[in-house]
Amino acid sequence: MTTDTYISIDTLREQVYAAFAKSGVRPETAQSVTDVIVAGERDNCKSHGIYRIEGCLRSVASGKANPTAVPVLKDGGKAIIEVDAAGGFSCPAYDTGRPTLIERAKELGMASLAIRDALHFSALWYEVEDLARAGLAVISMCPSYAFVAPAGGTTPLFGTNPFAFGYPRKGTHPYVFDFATSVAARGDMEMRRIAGEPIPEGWAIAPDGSPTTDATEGLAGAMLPFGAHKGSAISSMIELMAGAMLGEFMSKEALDFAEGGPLPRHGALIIAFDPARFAHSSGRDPVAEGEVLINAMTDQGARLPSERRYAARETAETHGVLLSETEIMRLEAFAAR
Ligand code: NDP
Ligand code: PYC
Repeated sequence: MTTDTYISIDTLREQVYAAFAKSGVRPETAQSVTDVIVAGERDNCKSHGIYRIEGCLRSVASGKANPTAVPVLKDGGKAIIEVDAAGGFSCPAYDTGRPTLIERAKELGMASLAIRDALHFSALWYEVEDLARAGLAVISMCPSYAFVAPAGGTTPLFGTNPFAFGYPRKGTHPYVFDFATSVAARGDMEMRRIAGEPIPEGWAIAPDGSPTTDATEGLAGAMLPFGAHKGSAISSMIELMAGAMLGEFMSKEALDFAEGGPLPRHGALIIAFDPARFAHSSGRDPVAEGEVLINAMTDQGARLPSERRYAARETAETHGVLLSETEIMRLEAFAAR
């Protein structure tokens, strides 16, 4: 029998940072990646928390991730801001572009951040929540590896392509949702396989196209888009907007390029809006109007997206993060290497 133990967020941060610092990445990269992974674990987003360390370190060790990559900001003073991640992780690229994106969205009413040539492993809520806290409405998306068949097909073409949205609120956490456009994130399927658990029906099909509840078969076959043709359409939009439009890899190209690397290399697109600038001529307060909608949702018992995550954060900030014995041993081993 294994015991679960609470460890403090600070201890978790130190161990994750040590694991990355020892891998040979720049201190700034180790910090950015640590911030994202610790936030994922703190918010009980297990598929994008410490589970991701192994794949990231493997990417560095195999040379798939450029450990010395310095993200380069390309800013012509207009609405499109670019950061070339230079084959490094997307997290430091986001940190590099963030200040300019916020400043420009407030100056022009809207601005976008195009991240180029990045290894991407993270949940998108981290960025949209951060920007919504800065007073912006935000959408964010990226392709991934081609693991998902389009609705009506059986061959992997789309990534699990996450889509996230954030909207500012006064005096409380921003309104944020963030989901894979596949029924489940790849990370959740992988965690089921590792735990020897079946996957629910409808998540994936086997290599021969038949429905499966076997995680290994589903991972080898094709994952399915959420909401049939509707999720499939959103996923195609993400391929077009954050792949084709940016001139970066779409999910099929990312998979073909990677030769089995644990993390896909591609672009990402974040578009930020200043609600005050849009609502200006109406004389209405867009954040107060947002509260009307959000309260009407909760008044009828609806649970808000991110509510579970924010509750997990509160628990973690009080008691620490609950980890299994295996997770603690793996974490200590990564930090000691
Ligand atoms: P979930 O289906 O777990 O959750 C999707 C969203 O819906 C969350 O905002 C969640 O909030 C909310 N939600 C869940 N249940 C309810 C409910 N009953 N009522 C209202 N809202 C609800 O997420 P996915 O498994 O689809 O994705 C997990 C993560 O994987 C995402 O963070 C995504 O960014 C990441 N991902 C990253 C990829 C990449 O390429 N980098 C690829 C694919 C996925 P809450 O969190 O509070 O439960
Ligand atoms: O969970 O689908 C996923 C995923 C892909 C890349 C990062 N996370």
